[in-house]
Formats: sequence, C-alpha cells, structure tokens
Amino acid sequence: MTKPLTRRSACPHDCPSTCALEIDVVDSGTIGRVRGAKDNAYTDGVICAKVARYAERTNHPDRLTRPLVQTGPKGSGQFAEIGWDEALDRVVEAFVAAEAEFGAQSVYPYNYAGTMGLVQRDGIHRLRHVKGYSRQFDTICTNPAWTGFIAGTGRLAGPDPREIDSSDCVVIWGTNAAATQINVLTHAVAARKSRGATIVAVDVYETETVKQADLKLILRPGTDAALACAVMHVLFRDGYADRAYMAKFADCPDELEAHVANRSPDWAASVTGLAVEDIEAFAKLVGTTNRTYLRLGYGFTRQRNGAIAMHAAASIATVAGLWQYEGGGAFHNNGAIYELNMAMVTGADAVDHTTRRLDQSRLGAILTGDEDALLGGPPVKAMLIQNTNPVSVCPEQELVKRGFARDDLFVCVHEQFMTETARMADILLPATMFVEHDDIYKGGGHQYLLLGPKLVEAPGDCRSNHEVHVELAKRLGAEHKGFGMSEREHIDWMLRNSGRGSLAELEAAGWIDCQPPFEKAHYLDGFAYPDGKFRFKPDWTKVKANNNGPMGPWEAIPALPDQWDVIDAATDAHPFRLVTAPARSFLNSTFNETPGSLKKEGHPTVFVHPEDAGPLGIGEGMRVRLANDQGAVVVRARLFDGIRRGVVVSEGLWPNEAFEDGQGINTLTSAEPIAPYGGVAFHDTRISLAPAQPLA
Ligand SMILES: Nc1nc2c(c(=O)[nH]1)N[C@H]1C(S)=C(S)[C@@H](COP(=O)(O)OP(=O)(O)OC[C@H]3O[C@@H](n4cnc5c(=O)[nH]c(N)nc54)[C@H](O)[C@@H]3O)O[C@H]1N2
Ligand SMILES: Nc1nc2c(c(=O)[nH]1)N[C@H]1C(S)=C(S)[C@@H](COP(=O)(O)OP(=O)(O)OC[C@H]3O[C@@H](n4cnc5c(=O)[nH]c(N)nc54)[C@H](O)[C@@H]3O)O[C@H]1N2
Ligand code: SF4
Ligand SMILES: [Mo]
Repeated sequence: MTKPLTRRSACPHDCPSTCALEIDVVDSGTIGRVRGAKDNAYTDGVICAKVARYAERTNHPDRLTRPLVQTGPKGSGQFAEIGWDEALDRVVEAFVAAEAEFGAQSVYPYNYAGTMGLVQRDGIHRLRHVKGYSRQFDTICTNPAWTGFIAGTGRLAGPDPREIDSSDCVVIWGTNAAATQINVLTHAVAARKSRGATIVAVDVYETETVKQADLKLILRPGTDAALACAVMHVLFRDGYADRAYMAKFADCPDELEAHVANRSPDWAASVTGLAVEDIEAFAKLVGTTNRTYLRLGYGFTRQRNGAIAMHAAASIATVAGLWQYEGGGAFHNNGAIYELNMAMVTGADAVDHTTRRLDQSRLGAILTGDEDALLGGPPVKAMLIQNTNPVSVCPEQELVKRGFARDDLFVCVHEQFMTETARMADILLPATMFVEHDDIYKGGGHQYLLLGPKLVEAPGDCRSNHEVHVELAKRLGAEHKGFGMSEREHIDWMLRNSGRGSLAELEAAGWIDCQPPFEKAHYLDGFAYPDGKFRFKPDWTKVKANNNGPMGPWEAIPALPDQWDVIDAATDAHPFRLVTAPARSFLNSTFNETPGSLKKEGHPTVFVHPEDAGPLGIGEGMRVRLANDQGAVVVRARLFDGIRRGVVVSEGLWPNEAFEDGQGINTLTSAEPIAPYGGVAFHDTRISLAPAQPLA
C-alpha cells in the first residue's frame, strides 16, 4: 500500500482551539488519520480524541448524500429522494410565496457555527441581506461572555495565549478546558512542568480540568462575582493592589476599593460555599504572582448574572496589574485582532438596518407567534437552516418543537446528518464536510488565521453551503458580486482586502500569525476606551458588543463588580440547580452520531451528590426525573461526590431520542435573555429531582 499523502487543514468546529490539522488523504474520497500540527505553536501537536477519529464522521453510513423531500407528516421521518434542481425550485417557490403574502421578513435564514469557516458559515447573510429577509441576532453562545469582557477592556482580545507557557499561575475559570478546548490545558501543564506554575480551576463540579488543578475551587453556580470581589478585597487589604498601575490605567480604583472593603472572604464564603482559607489562598497566589494568566471561559457566563461575573473576574487582572507582565493578564477570546473585511462574504453593502433582527435563542417564541419575539413584524413562514440543530440546542425545547410542527411553516434544512431539526424539514439538502470544501478559519482561543482546503470529493450529491447560496440566489434573482465568486476567490478577496496577503500566500504557509505586539495585547498603550482606562464601572448601555439594545433586567445591574442576585435560585418546590455542561466526546450536538463518541458517553445521565440522592431514594444508575415549570426530562443518576450538594450536572447534548419520551435536556432551560444584551443561561436552572416512575 502506498503511504497516504498528508495535507494541512484546520478544525472547522465551534471550539476556541481551532486546531491546525494534518490529515492523511487515503484516496480521492477518503481521509485517514487526523493529527494536530506539531509546527503550529498553539496546537502544538495536540487535538481532541473526537476529531482525531474524524474518518468515522466523514465515512459514516448515516450521512445524508441525496436531497430529500418530506412525504409524511412533519417530523415523521418519511422522506423520498429528489434531484437538486427540483429541491431548490421548491425552496424558491416557498420563499417567493411567503414574501408575496407576508413580506420578505417572513423568510428567516437561520444559521450558526456548525462550521466556523467564514465563507461557508457567513455566506448565508449575503442571501439574507440582498433579499431583505429577517436578520439574526446571534445570542446563543458568546454574548454574555464577550459583553462582560469588553465592558472592562473595551476590546475582545488579550495577551498571546501562547504566553501561558511562561506563566507562574494559570487560572482556568469557568471552562472545562480538558473537554472543550484541550490546548489551554496543554499549555498550562507545560508551564507547570517547565517552571512550576500553579494551576487553579474554578468550576461548579470536579471536571477533568479541575482534577488536574493544584487549587480546586468548586463554587455554587452563579456566584463567581462574589469570589472575584473577595479576591480584590484581599488584594487591596494586603497591599497587593498595584495602585500606581491603576492610577494610570483604571477609571475609579478608589471607588472600587471602598466598594469591595466589605466583600470579605467570609462574605464570599457564605455566597459561594467555598472555604475562607481557599479564597484567601487564591487571592494571595494572585497577589504574589505577577505572571498570573486568567483564562476566562464561557461556562460561568451562562448564568443570568454571567456578563457581570465575567467583568468582575477580568477586573482582578487590573487591580493586581497583571497585564504588565509576560504570561500575565486576562484572556477570553481574540476576536478583535483579525480585522477581516467580511463585506464580500456577508453582502454588507446590501444590509438594510431597519430590517428586524430576530433573537436566535428565542426561536421557540418566534415560531409560535410571540409578538414580542417577532419584534412586531410578520410571522415566520419559511426558513433555510444551515450549521445548526435548534430542535436540540435551543432553550425552551417544547416551544421550539411546537413551532417546527406548524403546517404553515416551510423549512429547508441543509445538513450532514438526520438531526432532530433535519427531521422537521420539508426539503432536506445534503451538505459537504470540511475536508470536502474550501474555507478559512480564525482562532478565538489563539491568534492564527488558517486555511482548510478541499482535500477529497464529497460522497453522493453533497453540496457546500456556498454552492447552495449561489444556486438559491440565481433562482431568486438575488444579485451580488459575491454569488459569482468561488470559495477560493472569496478567501483571496478577504485576505487582500484585509491587509493579510493573499490565498496563495496563506496556502503556502498554512496559517498566518496575527498576534498584535506585546504592548497592544497587554493594553500597555491603554485600554480600548478614549481615555485608555479599564472600566471598573462600565456604562452597560454603551458596551461595544453585538446587541439589539439593552434587554433583561439591565437597569438593575450593579454599578461596580458585585454578586448580582438574579439567578434562578433554588426554592422549596425546585430545590436543585441544574448545570447542562458539555460532554467531552460531543461538540454541542455534533458527534452524537459517531460510534466512538457514543461509546465513550454511554447514555444521558445526571451527577447527583450521594447525600442528596440518599434521602430521595435515588441510587446509582436509577432513572430520575428532572422537572420545572417548562417540562420534565428522564435520565440516569450517577452518584458523584465531586459536586456540591444542591447542584446537579447533566453533560452533553444528546440526540433527543436518547431520552425517554424524546425530551432533550433543553426542555428545561429558559430563553429569558441575560442582561444586558441577551444570551442563554444554560447552566442556571432550578429543578426538582425525584426517582422516575416506571413507564406504564
Ligand atoms: N467536548 C466539547 N467541546 C466543546 C463543546 C462541547 O459541547 N463539547 N462546545 C463548544 C462550544 S460551542 C463552546 S462555546 C465552548 C464552551 O466551552 P467552555 O468555555 O468550557 O464553556 P461551557 O461549555 O459552557 O462550560 C464550561 C464549564 O463551566 C462550568 N460552569 C457552569 N456554571 C458555572 C458557574 O456558575 N461558575 C463556574 N465557575 N463554572 C460554571 C461547567 O460546569 C463546565 O464545566 O466549547 C466548545 N467545545
Ligand atoms: N443545554 C445546553 N444547550 C446548549 C449549550 C449548553 O452548554 N447547554 N451550548 C450552547 C452553545 S455554546 C452553542 S454554540 C449552541 C450550538 O448549537 P449548534 O450551532 O446547533 O451546534 P451543533 O449542535 O454542533 O450543530 C451544528 C450542526 O451543523 C452541522 N454542520 C456542520 N458543518 C456544516 C456545514 O458545513 N454545512 C452545513 N449545512 N451544516 C453543517 C452539523 O452536522 C450539526 O448538526 O448550543 C447551545 N446549546
Ligand atoms: S480541540 Fe476543538 S478545535 Fe481542536 S480538534 Fe478538537 S474540536 Fe477541533
Ligand atoms: Mo458555543
């Protein structure tokens, strides 16, 4: 057998690591092993297990390979094959009919980040804008986290993530990096090995990340701001606060000092459930370690007070002056560094800013005709869905299902698998996977732009997202230069118009390091506010984040970092707090179809503390019912003492059919927007817990 050719690529999935890959190409239609690129300084040869066995996914027997039309009632799963032309004609017919009767905004192209490739992910906006279809307000993932970080720094960027290698203390806060972005842990462990760095993990249960930490802080969900305030209290109290730095780089250090004077470790212990000694030890560690790198994740921002918690945690770096040191500072995401010109891909020149922007996370309310969710506009009558599986991943799953069951709603889903959303489609189109199309990717958790070229032919009749946009545009009479360009031409245009070279240069190099100079990344030339100062006291109505204007109870946001009691606190009727954390072997609902991942994960479970389980008569492996006012879900109990009493954790977005009654975990989560700019409090749900009665 000849040795397979090894080609460079990039992981397309919705993960901050955006790994640089090396892929063995076995033949024109088959990939073999997938490895992390050793010569990429962030990936450093390490990738997660689920992508290492990607051939399982590309060669999966259940892949969609032909266009399908639903022939039975919606959701019946009865489909018949049809040709591409007929399928596209039917989509166009439905879109034109909706537009004629209810206006263009009754068509709602709905997408997210199943691929993070900028051409395949964002090209749908060009079709949307040129046709005047409803716009989308992206809230489901990043909004609270980005808002909270930007509130302080003014900019979504921070110290080079590779500097973790030269840190003396790495704080992995509210992210289960071992599962969700392995490279953070790789670099932290490298720093521990080479220079004795201390690893701190802040989470709500003993995750694989927490297990590897030297200091394990397991607090009550939604109380991170209390911990942050107590740390700042100690920094001021014990002389660790860098007053000279703050005089130059912070808006109101004196006010903050007075404010946290009574946010003592004792107080924080009563809020968070942590031991006073642990809070003191953590604060002292930060106060005495200049090279402390706060690696702030998404998890702790999926609480109703999440944006405020993120801002409070980032504020620690300013009080201690950590930003000044190599291997020091706070980092969440590097989104702001790339400054890519996305205009050709997204059709930015065609945007009409008066067109409504529907909140992605409120899809259930939108599809069931809630006037507020529809922003006063027409009902949604037709949809094109790409790169997302809302029937599984959206909150208020019952409402979402009811919406998709509407007979007067036309849905076209473009997918790789028969997801629960695909099952609801009127027309279902087969999509290529990343090794079967060209695209460009940018790292959120690092600083590279990477190319992911087409390496093999797709099976059957699969087409890329871009090809679908082009074909629909042709039939709908949507005109834009971008529809006449290939994927490669788009990549080249984007790079050339962003001062980032050309496709040929990227192709030769594989990736481009976009890291800004040290001074800028560490904000030593000032934070991104006109006066150059970090905001301890931000104007939450003016944070430069993705927004539809302030929402949620934003007027009650505390002026300075503080514990904000707006979470879904436990009650007598619903005494447990549910966290719906990611599973290591799935990526959202992706990979919940691959044999390797399913084998590792088993079946849907919930972690329960043995002392909570005992009095309820719940034993290991028993069927239990989690319930709240929105509905109920049945899973198996796993007794686990690495969790606080009163908290339960269910990992993973399983196929809904893996649950009894088909009720997935998002049956329980709320779509109530997080202040100030929306987002979903996925880890902030009070529930009742009881043994499930046997099915009749
Ligand atoms: N294996 C795997 N990898 C993934 C994903 C996946 O589903 N599986 N999802 C991808 C996506 S889309 C994203 S956005 C990222 C997200 O990755 P992360 O930044 O890791 O965020 P989350 O996955 O929401 O949650 C991470 C952790 O937050 C903890 N947490 C929940 N509430 C709190 C709290 O109040 N305080 C604290 N301190 N911790 C809390 C949870 O217990 C969990 O361990 O990961 C990506 N990578
Ligand atoms: N309970 C709970 N719910 C959550 C979360 C949680 O922590 N807890 N996390 C939330 C977060 S952070 C996020 S980001 C969302 C993510 O939710 P989604 O964006 O829906 O992510 P996935 O479930 O991975 O689904 C992506 C889909 O895109 C498809 N896909 C991949 N590549 C392509 C392509 O090139 N073309 C087309 N047409 N399709 C493609 C995949 O097959 C897959 O079905 O889920 C959210 N939901
Ligand atoms: S760690 Fe994330 S970016 Fe890297 S291969 Fe796995 S899913 Fe892809
Ligand atoms: Mo996400």
